[in-house]
Amino acid sequence: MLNVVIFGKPGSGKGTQAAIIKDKYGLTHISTGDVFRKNISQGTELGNIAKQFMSKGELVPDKITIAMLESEIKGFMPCNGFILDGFPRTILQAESLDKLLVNLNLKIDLVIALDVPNKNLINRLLKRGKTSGRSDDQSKEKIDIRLEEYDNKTKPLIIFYENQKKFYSIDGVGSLTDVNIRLVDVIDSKCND
Ligand code: B4P
Repeated sequence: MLNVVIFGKPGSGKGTQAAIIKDKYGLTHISTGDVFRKNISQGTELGNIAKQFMSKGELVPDKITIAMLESEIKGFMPCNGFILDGFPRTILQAESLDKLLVNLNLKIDLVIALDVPNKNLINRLLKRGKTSGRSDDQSKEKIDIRLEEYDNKTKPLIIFYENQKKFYSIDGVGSLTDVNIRLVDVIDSKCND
């Protein structure tokens, strides 16, 4: 079983790359952003709460996000392994994930960050905003808030996972194929250790 976290700033390509590699390794892809967006489009109670935070570029509160992730993981068991995209995004989420996985006799094997400069991220997200209809992609101000949320709440996870000796970073700039090759190289080299 292989459990991988795809990590990075907003717009770094986590969802894009996770969707490509899930088939290669037969993994179950869980994107917390996608689950929230599905709930928003269905008008569920969870969606209505998530919308208040996502539309401002803020993270959804930990309690709600952790409960949702737990139910997603349990709902997909048994499986070959997970690719987690957009989770964890805070230290509390990472600690809760470790506890959940221990209870299920599982663990995170690798955390791979896609490293992309802010200038590229802002361009990518504003470009996507023209067609996605996503409220959080609509202005530079909102994207700046998302980048601040990353610096304040998500960046500390780098040290958290470095301490666990699970953290790897790759260059996230280049074609989808180029980034994918770098990602697969890390996964294959670690799987064959
Ligand atoms: P997410 O849905 O996770 O999305 P993201 O950070 O915006 O983007 P991602 O890195 O997946 O980039 P993508 O592949 O789409 O989060 C949205 C919001 O949900 C958060 O702000 C938060 O409010 C909430 N949320 C989610 N998880 C949460 C959690 N755990 N806790 C609390 N709140 C949570 O790529 C972006 C664009 O770049 C696309 O248009 C893509 O086509 C393009 N692109 C990708 N790779 C490229 C490349 N190599 N070159 C050029 N363009 C590229």
